[in-house]
This record gives sequence, C-alpha cells and structure tokens, in this order.
Amino acid sequence: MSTKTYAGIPQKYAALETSKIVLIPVPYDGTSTWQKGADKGPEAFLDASENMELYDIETQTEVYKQGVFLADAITENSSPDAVVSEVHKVTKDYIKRNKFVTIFGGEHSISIGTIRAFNECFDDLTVLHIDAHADLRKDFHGSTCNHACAVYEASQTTNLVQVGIRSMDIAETRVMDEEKVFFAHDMAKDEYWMDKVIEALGDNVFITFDLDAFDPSILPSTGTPEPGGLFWYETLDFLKQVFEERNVVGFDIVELCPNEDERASDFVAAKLYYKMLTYKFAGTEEGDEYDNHFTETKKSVSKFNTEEDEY
Ligand SMILES: [Mn+2]
Repeated sequence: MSTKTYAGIPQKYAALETSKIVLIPVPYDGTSTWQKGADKGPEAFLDASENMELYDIETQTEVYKQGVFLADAITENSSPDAVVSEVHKVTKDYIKRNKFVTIFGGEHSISIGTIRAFNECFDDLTVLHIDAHADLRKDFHGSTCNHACAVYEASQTTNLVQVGIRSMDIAETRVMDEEKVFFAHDMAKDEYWMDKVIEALGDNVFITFDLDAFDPSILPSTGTPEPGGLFWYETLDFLKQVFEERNVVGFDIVELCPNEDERASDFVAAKLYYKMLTYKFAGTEEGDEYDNHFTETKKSVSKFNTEEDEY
C-alpha cells in the first residue's frame, strides 16, 4: 500500500478514519478540445502541494491537522459517461462517511458526477460555478458528459450561480439564467460584485472551480485560457466571504493542464486548494468532531411541495 500522503503530511493526519477532509484525484482528460493534458493535473498539483509551506499566515492555522485523507485516484476512462458515474459513486460514498469531500481533476466533465453526488446529499444545493466558460451545452461532440456540458445538469437541478464567465456560445444564452450569471466584464467595473454573488447563494453551497477562471497571467497552464480573468487576492477575498457566510459542503478544482516549463500554475492550484480548506476549517479546533450534515433522502421537491412543512 502506498504511503504517499497529501502534501507529505505525517501519517497520523492522513488516515481515513480520523480525517475530516477527503481528497479524490481524478486524472481524466477524455473530452478536452484544445490543449490536452488535464489528466496530468492531479500529479502536478500533488507535487506542488508537497513543496508548499503548511502554516497559513492569514488565519494562523495549519489546516492539515484537521486530517486530509488522499483517496485512490479514479482511473476509469473507458467513456465520458463511465467516468461521470464512477466519480458520482465515489464522491457520494465519502460524503456518506461524513467527510468534507474535495475533488481535484481532471477536466471539467468530472464535475457532472461530483455535482450530482452533492445534490443528492444536500438540500437546496447551490452550485457556485467559477469559470471563464459557461459550460451550459446540453450535449457536445455527441455526449452529454463533455467538458462543455459541465454545469448543464446543474442548471436544471440546482441553484446555479456562475462567476467569471467571459466565453460562451450563443446557443447557451437560451439555457443561461442571466440574473445568476456574473460576467467578467461586468465584475471588472462593479466593486460590489462579491456581495451580489453571495446574495444569490442559498445556504448549502458546492463550489466547482475551473482554474481557467483565473487570469492567464497568473495561471497560464490550463486547457482553454481566456484573457480578462480573476486575480489572486480578489479570488481569496471572495472565497473567504463565501466560506464565512454560507455552508460550503464541498468543492472541486479542475482543468490544471501542467506544462513542465511553467510550474507556477501548479503552485497556484496547490495554494488555492489549501486556502479553500483553510477557510472552511479556520474556526474549527483540531479535536472538534466534523459533521457534514448530509441527508440520505434529499427532499428535492420541497420547494414545490410546501404543504407538509406547514403542519
Ligand atoms: Mn473553463
């Protein structure tokens, strides 16, 4: 059995039983259309994480001491549908073990599986989708499990809020709920965009973070870079607010497409992941129990059937 741990943390913080956090790597790149290589993302991310300092200056915490279990990578790659269903199954299994579940891709199609799992386990889920691309196509190149379709299902089954968008097809305007979309060109001129996004979020929030949301000047190594993206400190300010003001139930980070000649992107991804864990657990003592409050049978129809609630 491999003794590799997340970020090289000591084994005592890396056991499944005692870890509050689970990290599932999904090295999959079957449907990307431009630069290939997102299948190498998890390995580059884990390498960078091992070379990262684990004390967070901002919060004066060491979040790895909450326990981070590095799950076996999901290596299914026989078809986009098979990957999505495996990701869905594994993610849901760990949610049901009462863990804070995080997933590192891989290309964005894997999020169809992660979102489905979280949506089945948490009531009235909001999906906070941070991305350069709208990803709202119902199908693409003959599959509903393509990276260009990453949040179509979420748009139909959850409260989908999209942030950083600056590239889409005109057909996607028919699916898009413009009141819940924050376009990059508007955000650049609106000093209140963070408050407006947070207002649009329900209590339970799953974050799907496509790294191409970042400006290519700070993260060039991604499959489909787009100019005009997010910068580091505004991203952290925003995420910190989301974690403080809402119940973030889990997250995924996708689309790191590593380049041997440019390793800074790997470190941006590693640090982003660690910062998100830090914000989640900043107020939690090491010895505190963690309860993710998943619900076995989701009352997904409750908002359309409120009669029972009235009695
Ligand atoms: Mn994208």
